[in-house]
Amino acid sequence: NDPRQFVTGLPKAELHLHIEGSLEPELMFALAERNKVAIPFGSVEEIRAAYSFTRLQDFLDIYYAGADVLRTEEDFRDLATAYFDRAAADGVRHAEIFFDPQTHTDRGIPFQVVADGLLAGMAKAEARHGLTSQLILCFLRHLDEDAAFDTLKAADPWLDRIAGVGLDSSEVGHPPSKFARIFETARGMGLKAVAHAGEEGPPEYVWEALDLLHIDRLDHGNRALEDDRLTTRLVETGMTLTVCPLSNLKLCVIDDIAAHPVDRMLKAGLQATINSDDPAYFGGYVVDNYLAVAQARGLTREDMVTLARNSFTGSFLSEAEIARHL
Ligand code: ES4
Ligand code: ZN
Repeated sequence: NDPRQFVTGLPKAELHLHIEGSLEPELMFALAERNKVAIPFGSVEEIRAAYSFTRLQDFLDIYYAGADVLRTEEDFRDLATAYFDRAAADGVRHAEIFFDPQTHTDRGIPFQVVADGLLAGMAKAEARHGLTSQLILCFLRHLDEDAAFDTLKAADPWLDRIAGVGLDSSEVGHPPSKFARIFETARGMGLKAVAHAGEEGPPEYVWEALDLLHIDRLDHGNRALEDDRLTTRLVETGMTLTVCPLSNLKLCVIDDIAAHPVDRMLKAGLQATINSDDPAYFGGYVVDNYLAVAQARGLTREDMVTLARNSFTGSFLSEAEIARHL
């Protein structure tokens, strides 16, 4: 009758996870030493103490700085392996993970190093845990569309191993409309499309993600609830929302976990899922995220079963693969 045991035992997919955001302070410290990279922290404790944010940009500044310790294929493989081992222990059976190639290519790390390292970690997770995974290439929205096109070009040899494209980083001031052409190109190549929208940005950005980017899945989407017509559109189209409760709390998207809207989303008929976003920075993996909202919002076991089921129905797995998990 232990809630943690119950949630852990539910087969789950994780659909909103930035692999660079799974870099735990211990591994950051170890990679800094291994690669002789100077970091502005003297200890693991000092790193953790720096993780106090009042908005998305505070976090992003420290997240991009932390990623500087990632240099070699082995680093990316070790990063992915650490995440998958932890996710498997949480009962995650499938993960569709984001990576931010521009964060690395802009530092002179070749796309090949990033992609092959992550793919090696993914293969290892499937062999070790039976945990399957897919890659979603995210464009950094604070950079321009030309840079996104350069990234898609660099990814060309790997596109058979990339499920889709996403849009992340600083939301306000960088609306989805800025990326309409790159998303059209990517979708034309057979890639799925997702985008962060309505995390800090207004409902208008969610409309743009739907109407201009033609997304298959909405990342966050919290602020869609401010617009009834938009909520109806999301319900009627069966759009999956990848919701991240501890992220919302740490980035002050909500003032208190008790104010989290996940149960209102379910009651409205939205296909909400629970995810960890950047677990090394936000204080918990996927089970911690389920438990935080379950306790704060009084979710029933039926609600938790629904959330876990939504994670498979909202995934990019085939109907047959989804059926195998349910
Ligand atoms: C992110 Cl929480 C969040 N929002 C936007 N972009 C991101 N990149 C990594 N985590
Ligand atoms: Zn995110």
